[in-house]
Amino acid sequence: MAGPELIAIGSYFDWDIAAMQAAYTVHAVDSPEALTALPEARRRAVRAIAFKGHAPLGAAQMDLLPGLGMIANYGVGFDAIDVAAARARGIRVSNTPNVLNDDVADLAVAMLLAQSRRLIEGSDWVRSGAWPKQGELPLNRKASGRRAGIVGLGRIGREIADRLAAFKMEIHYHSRTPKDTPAGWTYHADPVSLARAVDDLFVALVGGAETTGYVSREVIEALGPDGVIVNISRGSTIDEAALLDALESGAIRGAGLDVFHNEPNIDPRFLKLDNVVLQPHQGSGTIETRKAMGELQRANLAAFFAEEALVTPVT
Ligand code: 8YV
Repeated sequence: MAGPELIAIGSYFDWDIAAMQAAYTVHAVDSPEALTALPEARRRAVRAIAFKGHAPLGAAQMDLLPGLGMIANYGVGFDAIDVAAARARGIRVSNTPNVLNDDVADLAVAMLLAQSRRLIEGSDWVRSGAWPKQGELPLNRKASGRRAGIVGLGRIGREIADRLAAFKMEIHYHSRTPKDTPAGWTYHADPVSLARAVDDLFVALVGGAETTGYVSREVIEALGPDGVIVNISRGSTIDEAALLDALESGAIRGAGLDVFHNEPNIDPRFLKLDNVVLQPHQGSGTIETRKAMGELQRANLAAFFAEEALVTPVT
């Protein structure tokens, strides 16, 4: 290994580690807390972090690395990084937007279809031998042609909406300000009015303090008993206790969830529900996209070390 000192935090694929090792002297650690165990001389030599995962990376960890100038996040969401603390220390931060939009939007639609058409139960029906014994799968629900609401019409929200429009769904959305959209899409200035107007609600907000609990009990209840909630953003964006109450009581019909509070140790109440499609935070989890995310992370690192403009800067 040669080249500038880099700490790789998180669990990387071999192809990422090999590519990082080709350019840097890499020290791999599992989590931000593990930085304390590195020898002081090594900590002092480090100029950049390649960061992956969702464990908090804050001021205390940054202060362990006095030469740190850059945190390159693997992921579009950077809510685990204390960006204000980084900014205060002159540390640059980058993320990996856009390359994952298609996959995350695909999973959002897949979860709606799986929930409505009961794909998981249908598969079990075949595998368990229930089909020849019990006949047809109990009827499920139509997905096309319903009214869809997108909370957060950013890059991923827009990709979800474009897909749902092809499913003949009426598109409504809520974001801070109205966006330039195709004719016929309806803007709602608040999330409760959005939830009241639609059948299915897709949460595509950025994570972080500003959006914690944004999909509140009131929003969930406004969706009503035929409503389905799909969340591909962060568990924190939804009042999870309210969501569980609504799923248990039938205040909404169902949900498709890729993200949760306290991942991966999710609330066991979810496991008892048969109206929820549960996924292990795998929105961007294809070989193609994860390779692209690694490449973009490294392109940002290379720009930092070359003293050029970052490719996809956060700060
Ligand atoms: C994760 C994500 O980065 O991009 C994001 O914001 O949540 C994911 O793509 C991925 O799970 C690696 O931690």
